[in-house]
Amino acid sequence: MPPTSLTNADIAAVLYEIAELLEFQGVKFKPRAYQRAAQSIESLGEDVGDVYARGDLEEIPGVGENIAAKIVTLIEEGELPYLADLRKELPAGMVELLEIEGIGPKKALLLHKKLGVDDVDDLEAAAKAGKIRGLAGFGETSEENLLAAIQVYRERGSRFLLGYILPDAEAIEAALAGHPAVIRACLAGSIRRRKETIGDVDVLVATDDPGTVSAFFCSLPQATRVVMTGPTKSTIVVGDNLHVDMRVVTAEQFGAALQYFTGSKSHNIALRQIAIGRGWKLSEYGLFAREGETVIAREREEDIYGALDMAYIPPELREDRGEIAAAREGTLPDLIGYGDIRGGLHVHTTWSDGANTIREMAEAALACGWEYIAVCDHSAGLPVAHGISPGEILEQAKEIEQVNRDLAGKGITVLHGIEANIDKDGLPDVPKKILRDLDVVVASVHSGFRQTGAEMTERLLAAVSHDHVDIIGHPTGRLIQRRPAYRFDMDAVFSAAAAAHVMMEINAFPTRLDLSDVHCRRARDAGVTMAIGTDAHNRDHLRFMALGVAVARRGWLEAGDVVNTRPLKELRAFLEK
Ligand code: DGT
Ligand code: CA
Ligand code: CA
Ligand code: ZN
Repeated sequence: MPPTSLTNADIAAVLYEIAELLEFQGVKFKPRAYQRAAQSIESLGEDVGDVYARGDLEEIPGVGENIAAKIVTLIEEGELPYLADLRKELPAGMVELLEIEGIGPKKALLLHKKLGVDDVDDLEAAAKAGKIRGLAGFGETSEENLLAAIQVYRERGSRFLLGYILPDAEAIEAALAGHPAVIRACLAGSIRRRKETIGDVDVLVATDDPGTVSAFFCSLPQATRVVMTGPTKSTIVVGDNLHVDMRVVTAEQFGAALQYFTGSKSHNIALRQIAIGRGWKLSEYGLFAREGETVIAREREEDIYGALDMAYIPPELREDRGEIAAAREGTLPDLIGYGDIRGGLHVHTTWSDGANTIREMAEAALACGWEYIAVCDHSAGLPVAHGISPGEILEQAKEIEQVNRDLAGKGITVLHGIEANIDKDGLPDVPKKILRDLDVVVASVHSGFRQTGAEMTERLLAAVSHDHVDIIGHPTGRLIQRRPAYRFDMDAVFSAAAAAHVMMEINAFPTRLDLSDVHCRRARDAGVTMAIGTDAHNRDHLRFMALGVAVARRGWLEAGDVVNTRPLKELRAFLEK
């Protein structure tokens, strides 16, 4: 492994940006050279990291001594001072503009010259005023895309991705729970609700000895810094900038405090209104009669919901999206559980851009307690991901048979699938006669994101109606805090999918979580069955399944709504449709 694990696409993106910045400065010839190098790296049949390791970078077409040196720096240092310098030469504010998806130096310069756009606020105003559609290279659709991209940009930085911080948060919760002076410890706030992004981590502790517990918390190995510490609240920083708030309460008050600090704020406000309607008060100290100190409930969360005549509401549902009414009526869903998963339907291996072999992935799945995994490597249309050709798919089938023979009797079955690319007309880029013999076909959009909403809808409808497609992979294409979803008529695609028994994926990769919670619920209401895929690119990534289940729970799904809660036999029957 090279010192950093940049993908070919990452490296190509850097080279493209250099080309654009040089072009922006009016430099001749060099921009073309960087573009050519970027193009050949994009379509290279192997990892640039491997070529680097062999010392053969200059053998890549279009890569000369100068560009090779840049790539070496990038791989070894993870960043490129040359690029940072080029960015600095742009007018102030322009660098910020380049952070917006869809804006390169050329467009930034045009916006600057024609509309006086100097920063993101200017850009937003111009887009809202409809001034951009008249510029060459921008259409009316771009204004909507730009506004969506600006929103994504603004959300970036201040919040953390659930999947990246959950392991630390759970380790802190477990360390606290294991301390002898701690009576109870539990995560609270958005992380307990498993929201896709987290502002800060909240954890609640019950103890009779706050001093000892606070000192222990501040000395946790994860703490890089202590922000403040006191008898009822301490805050530490984990890593660069993640704040973890610990609140200390007594055991008798724990349920009320946990309910309060789990939120969401709007859920709490709605709950408090109901308490007030009954002549009670609800706070982090408990549920009380309005006059005097009479306690109605406080020790356990269940007591509070129970006293308000409603079913216990799981944390993932506490977003004030109808859960309170459903809890009062007794119509809450029987949510899918974290232990209900019997297999994973979307894993990559060394056959494409994964880091582990089929056998290693199968053994890791076995360790998760699963009955099956579907190997779904990329198809040939995606050269950046080392996609596999029809011939290689047939070779791979033999290896899968061999692994299944080797592991026979262990309780794990490897299914043979593919993650095919949906071409611009909605067709998978793998011949039908190959697809026909595969167990699972995931079809995903990996290119051509800039189609109009109508075109994208047609494309997805075509994919859904294809004979051999079983699952639409990461159906909206969004990358959290990076790239907005492509636009399409979601309801039309969902109802077509329901009718055709084609599933929508909940891609559990931390940067994707696609479908999202809200979209899951919409899909389920349309009658769609979901498939949770980890999109694992190595064996450790199988842990992402818990993130997918969290999304499903936040989307009100029951076990029956998710295909990979089924035993292998039922799964096969479902895939036969
Ligand atoms: P985050 O940290 O932005 O991802 O979101 P939360 O939900 O963790 O929010 P945070 O950390 O500010 O506060 C934790 C919980 O405390 C929140 O979910 C609900 C409760 N809370 C905070 N402020 C208020 C408030 O003003 N009223 C009510 N009812 N609850 C609050
Ligand atoms: Ca929080
Ligand atoms: Ca907090
Ligand atoms: Zn994909």
